[in-house]
Amino acid sequence: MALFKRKNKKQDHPEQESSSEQLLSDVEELPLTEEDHHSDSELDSFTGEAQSKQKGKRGLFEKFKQGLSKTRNNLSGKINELVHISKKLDDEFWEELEEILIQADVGVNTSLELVERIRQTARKQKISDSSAIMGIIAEEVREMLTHPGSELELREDDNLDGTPAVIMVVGVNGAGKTTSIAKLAHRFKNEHKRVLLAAADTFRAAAIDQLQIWADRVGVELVKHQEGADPGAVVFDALSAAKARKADILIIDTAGRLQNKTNLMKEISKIKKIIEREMPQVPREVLLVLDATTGQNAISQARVFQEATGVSGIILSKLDGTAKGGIILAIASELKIPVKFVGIGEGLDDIKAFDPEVFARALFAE
Ligand SMILES: Nc1nc2c(ncn2[C@@H]2O[C@H](COP(=O)(O)OP(=O)(O)O)[C@@H](O)[C@H]2O)c(=O)[nH]1
Ligand SMILES: [Mg+2]
Repeated sequence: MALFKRKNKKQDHPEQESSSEQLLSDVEELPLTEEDHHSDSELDSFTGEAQSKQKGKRGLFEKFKQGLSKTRNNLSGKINELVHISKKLDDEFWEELEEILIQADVGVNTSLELVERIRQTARKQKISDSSAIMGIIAEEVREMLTHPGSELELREDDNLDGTPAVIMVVGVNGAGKTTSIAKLAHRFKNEHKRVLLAAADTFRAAAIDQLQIWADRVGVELVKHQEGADPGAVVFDALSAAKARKADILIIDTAGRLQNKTNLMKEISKIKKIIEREMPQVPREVLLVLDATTGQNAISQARVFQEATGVSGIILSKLDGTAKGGIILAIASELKIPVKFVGIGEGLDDIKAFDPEVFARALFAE
């Protein structure tokens, strides 16, 4: 799936297989050619995207199903048991269902809302037998998770050219920021985008080293300073480098010290100001990484970051590591911030653009 819609940009980089250093130093020597001006539909057939869409969706489904197996076993397993025991959709059934949802971290309010929706739909469809309920649950979950604007909003204006899109990644320590950045860089690189990373988490040397290791592994360039350097200075340099090297996407890693909200706010708003000053019109995203295994705590973290920095989307990491992936429903209904990506493993391929339909089926379908 093409996440970025850009016009008049190189979409096809024959040099993409070469090393990152070579890739970036080659960039300036490559003039735009006729081939750089494909329309979207031309590109679709060019990449064979249309034909492979169906196959891609199937693969995505299997991947989600595997990544979500703990939550799936927990939720579907328990609901199946309940169906087996209850047969009828009586009050007791609805109460038990609510309990199962709450235990899977769907959150009390969201569980109540979801059960009410399922109940209404069952009534409308005149279903009284519990065995038909799984399909309704899947459908209501899909609906609850469907947010407008869950795709990345980084679209380039027609009159802009040569300005990279900027993604700032925020979240508490250990949430999975650095790993998610590596996965995103890998993903965009596979989409033939030129990616540049910035190590603006300067708090610990280890954080910079970790990002460097990932950058080398993925084959993208990293802009970094010494431990303890001003994160604003790193971002300033990274923006200049992104411009000079004509990067398509700059991804900024940030420190996640939530203990002190004022400092966090200061640091992140300073970074935002620098981006606004240096590149006033570029498409921007602030992606908040939430660790799915932290349960309801993720909701309060999101509120703090939302207030401090403004958040345009969520990356929900470590969904593979929890049986309580129901947290995604609480996030969708309580925060009104779209989940844009989910992390379902530690490997570079283990980040997926969030797809509510695939997600709901992966949790509840046979
Ligand atoms: N199982 C699993 N582990 C993850 C995922 N994302 C991150 N991690 C692990 O979480 C730990 C912390 O990640 P890191 O990126 O360093 O977090 P940061 O402090 O926010 O930068 C690492 O051990 C990662 O391998 C995921 O989607 N699934
Ligand atoms: Mg980190």
